[in-house]
Amino acid sequence: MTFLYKANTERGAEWARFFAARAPELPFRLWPDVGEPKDVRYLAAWMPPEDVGTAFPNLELIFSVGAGADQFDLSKLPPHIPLIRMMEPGIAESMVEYVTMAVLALHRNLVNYIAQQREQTWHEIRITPAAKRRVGVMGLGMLGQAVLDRLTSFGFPLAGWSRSPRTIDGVDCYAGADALPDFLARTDILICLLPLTDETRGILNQPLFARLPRGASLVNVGRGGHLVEADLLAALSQGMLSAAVLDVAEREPLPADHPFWNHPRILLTPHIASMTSPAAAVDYVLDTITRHHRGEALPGRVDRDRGY
Ligand code: NDP
Ligand code: OXD
Repeated sequence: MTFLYKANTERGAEWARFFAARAPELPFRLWPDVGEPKDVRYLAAWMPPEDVGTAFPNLELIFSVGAGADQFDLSKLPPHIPLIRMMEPGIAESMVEYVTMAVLALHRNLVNYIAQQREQTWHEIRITPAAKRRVGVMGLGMLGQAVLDRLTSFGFPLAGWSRSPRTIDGVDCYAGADALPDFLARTDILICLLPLTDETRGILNQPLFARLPRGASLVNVGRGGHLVEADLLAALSQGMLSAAVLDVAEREPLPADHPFWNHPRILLTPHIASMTSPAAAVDYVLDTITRHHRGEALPGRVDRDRGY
């Protein structure tokens, strides 16, 4: 019975050390050293092997090493094997830091000040009070809720949008496609924390930007596939949007000739808003394996019908 890891090898070596200390009875292998395929019971991966459905006949659980699991083609995974996404608590903590940083940067005009510094321009922009800067979060799951919880302390009017109705203290909650226009109309800084599914692919597009107040800004920390990149460039050049903070891109790493690299109104980071911590991840997967053997419900199990 083995646990197979297929993701960042440097972090995999750390997983190996924590496995050896915390579950010495469970052999841990780093891809491509799979050993005997029939012995592989658990797989943790960022990008799963092509033939995951057939290569390991005794596979019991598949883990995504990220909080999102959209990189797995659900149609290729045997339906009886649970797919579990990563929910170690550090992911939410670092996402909260990143989004807070992005919202404050946009709120306090940092994109303008970076450009002014480059041009050696000393020019004050009047401060907009937080009470007049409306922040909206798309996706009210583990991460969207954690972000809203922290943003409360700054005094921004807060709203959130989800698929099913939610109630969150201090947050105006909107649900479903019919409520999206009203949510957008009241949002000056829009944060995308949706999972990437058939329904949400390309959702950050020209018609959506047109529903935001003119000059609104965007933070995309979901997936590159949420954003229609050409529509963002057009919206920025038309002044429909004033700035964007992007942690994810349709192609990662971003190609060398991509217009985002040097765009004066885009702040770009290389998919680092959150990083799964090996120590906490190992605790999480071992706890899930224990629950699985007890026949208990598995937190983080991806619902195959919803796609997240
Ligand atoms: P959750 O599954 O906990 O929450 C997803 C939320 O999105 C839920 O509120 C859900 O609605 C809502 N949602 C899903 N589909 C729709 C839809 N069609 N319309 C409206 N709302 C929808 O996810 P997490 O909060 O844990 O993570 C969100 C995403 O963040 C991940 O899938 C991943 O893509 C991204 N991520 C990015 C990272 C980075 O470093 N940049 C790191 C970690 C995650 P409902 O409440 O009704 O279910
Ligand atoms: C992700 C992650 O899903 O890094 O992007 O956890």
